[in-house]
Amino acid sequence: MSFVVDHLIKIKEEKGAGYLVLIDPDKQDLSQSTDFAARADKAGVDAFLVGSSFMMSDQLDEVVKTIRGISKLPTIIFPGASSHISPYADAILFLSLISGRNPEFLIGEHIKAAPVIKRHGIEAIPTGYMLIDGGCCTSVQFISATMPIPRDKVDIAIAHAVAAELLGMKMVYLECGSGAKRSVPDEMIRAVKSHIEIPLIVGGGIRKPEEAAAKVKAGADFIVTGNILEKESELKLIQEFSEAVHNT
Ligand code: 1GP
Repeated sequence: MSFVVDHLIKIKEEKGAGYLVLIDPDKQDLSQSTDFAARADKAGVDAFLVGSSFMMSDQLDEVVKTIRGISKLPTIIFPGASSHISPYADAILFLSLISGRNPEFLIGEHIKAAPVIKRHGIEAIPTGYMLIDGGCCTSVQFISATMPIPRDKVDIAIAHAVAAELLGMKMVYLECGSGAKRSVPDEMIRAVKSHIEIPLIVGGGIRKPEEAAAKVKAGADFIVTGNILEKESELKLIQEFSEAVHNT
């Protein structure tokens, strides 16, 4: 069962690249999520990621249900921990933090989540999640207690991504962390992409549509933005991001 992965791959083939927006239930309440989802749907976004490092709000189910009530686009959980599961989601990124050496985030959280995911019949998308230095200590770095891959260590990034592919993962996610000062270097994206066949997601610290376009040009198959669109004043950028990702 891989409806969502197949759908994402189709988007990549048809549009050249896909644009995913992150909704963090800790930062966007239900009414903000409602407005945001409607706007994203209209702007031509390809899927919703829903997740948070903490999930203090206890609103995961409600946010997922709200999005699904508004949009037919896939709603995918982007979990920070094994408890971040919603039976209402279409899929979950089954992330293994392969850039780190913390067993909890390599396999520990997974064995806690797996029976629940299976019971609810949620599509799991095995994803090699790689933290790249974004110029500051982000929540994912702090919470996972892992060291990010240095920005200039392209060979290390390639080796990790290839290992993810050989391990049978369906996607690789190059992540600088939400709110990172700097996004994943284009050079690293280019190098990693030239060594793998599986789709490449890039996110963390992307603040401008032209920055997103440059990452697509470098080889990103999917671009994720979160923070930048949480500000009401910047929400208008969603259309520009969508066009930049799709028209590069
Ligand atoms: C974080 O890649 C996502 O996991 C999005 O990052 O919030 O910095 O856009 P931003």
